[in-house]
Amino acid sequence: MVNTEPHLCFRSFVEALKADNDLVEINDPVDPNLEVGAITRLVCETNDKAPLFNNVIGQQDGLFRILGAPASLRNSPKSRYGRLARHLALPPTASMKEILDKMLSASEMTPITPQVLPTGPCKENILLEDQIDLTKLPSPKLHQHDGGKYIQTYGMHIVQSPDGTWTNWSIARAMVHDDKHLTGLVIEPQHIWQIHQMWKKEGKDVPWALAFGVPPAAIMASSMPIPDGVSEAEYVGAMTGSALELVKCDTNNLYVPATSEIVFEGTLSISETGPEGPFGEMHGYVFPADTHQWPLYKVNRITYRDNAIMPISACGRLTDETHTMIGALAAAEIGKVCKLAGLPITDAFSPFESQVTWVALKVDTSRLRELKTTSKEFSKQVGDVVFNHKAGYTIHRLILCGEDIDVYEGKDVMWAFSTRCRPNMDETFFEDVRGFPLVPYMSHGNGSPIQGGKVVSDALMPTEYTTGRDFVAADFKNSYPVELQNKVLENWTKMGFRNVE
Ligand code: 4VP
Repeated sequence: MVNTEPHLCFRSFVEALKADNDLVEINDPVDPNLEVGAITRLVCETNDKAPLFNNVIGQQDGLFRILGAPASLRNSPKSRYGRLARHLALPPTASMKEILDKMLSASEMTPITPQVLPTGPCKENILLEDQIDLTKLPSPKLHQHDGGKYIQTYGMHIVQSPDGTWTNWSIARAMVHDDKHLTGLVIEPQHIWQIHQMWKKEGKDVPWALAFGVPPAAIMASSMPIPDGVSEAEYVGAMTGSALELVKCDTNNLYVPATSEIVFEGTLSISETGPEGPFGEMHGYVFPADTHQWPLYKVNRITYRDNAIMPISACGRLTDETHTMIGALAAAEIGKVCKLAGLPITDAFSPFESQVTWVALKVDTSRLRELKTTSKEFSKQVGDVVFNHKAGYTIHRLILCGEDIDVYEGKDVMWAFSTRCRPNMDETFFEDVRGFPLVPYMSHGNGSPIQGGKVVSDALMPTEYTTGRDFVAADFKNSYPVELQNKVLENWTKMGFRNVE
């Protein structure tokens, strides 16, 4: 008997969304060529319910239905992060802080080794090598300028270091190359790149599996830049308090979650490449001429559940999984790295309004004052820590904020940045650090696509370094006595105003 709690079993997760009234089941035929993408994209841009495409044109022998927007936002402010919360067995009203604290909790726990089962639902159906034709699957073309059918946007790559001590689970995009191959980004400094390098040194292709529709808690960890050498399976075990249930691949010695919807088994080549891209990406752009060579993945076997569901992310402009997961989880890890370096940082979040290129850091200014430091010195120290760490790879601006700023609220961060950080004087630039080439101003702007272009913007006021805050916000919460605020709130709807959510 496998564990079927929603955070540990994708099929139950879909049922949980349905029970939450957060699912639209579409039973009419929908074309994987752009139509699935168009519907999912509009869902993301309007925070609508997750679409479950039960009747994908071209589906055959149970391959496959599609779930879009698996970790995008809900419309109601109270349960905005409900879909993410359901990935982690948290109540749907969980705050972003609660979600990120849950994701970080495992970093201080003893890892829990997965449990190997003899078999599981992912083995219900099988395609042998000569039965596999990836070009015949109803893989979605997600944006009209994409260079291929991006079958892999929300699946979990599984690779292991040659010595077997580190099994890495991660998400990295991949498209169909031909009947037996995918091609996709294997980009420095990501862990899949690091392990690819290790196998290259050995002169052997990388044994590989790609599992789609994995336990939601596992896909969250796969999106988080946890430390080098830490196996996500054990991290997720610790986080959820239970050993993850895995089954062995048929054709190699890797293990996949027993309840996975679909599993590809094969190898990641150390020598063969194929043209990959362009792809409508997380920053909200596609550059139609952007095709590059990336390694080929060879698929030797496919196993899958009955009536399998393929999850997809139709990423682009706000708000989708590349923001709620890549941005938010990098911020959480950056916050942890700052704390471990002894910096007085209490919270970290990547404002969606920055298209997740910024991270706002909340500074404990009492501790800051004890340090008797200066803006320049502190900014340099924070930038050195974050921008020289893998967790800071995707982030190009850090904004230092005081305690009055809720870093999980983009509006607050924008207010602090716009009014407290004087351009140039309060900014410290970093050119000698790794840059994130996916940001349009990096790969398609001026300067090196892979180095520099980073800044610490200090939105702390000078008094926050010395005597403490000498200003008060001119807003409802801070400009009126509490008794008056309560009186106004009590009479609010009676006076004829709308409910304040
Ligand atoms: C977090 C890195 C990252 C790399 C490639 C990509 O397509 C999205 C994110």
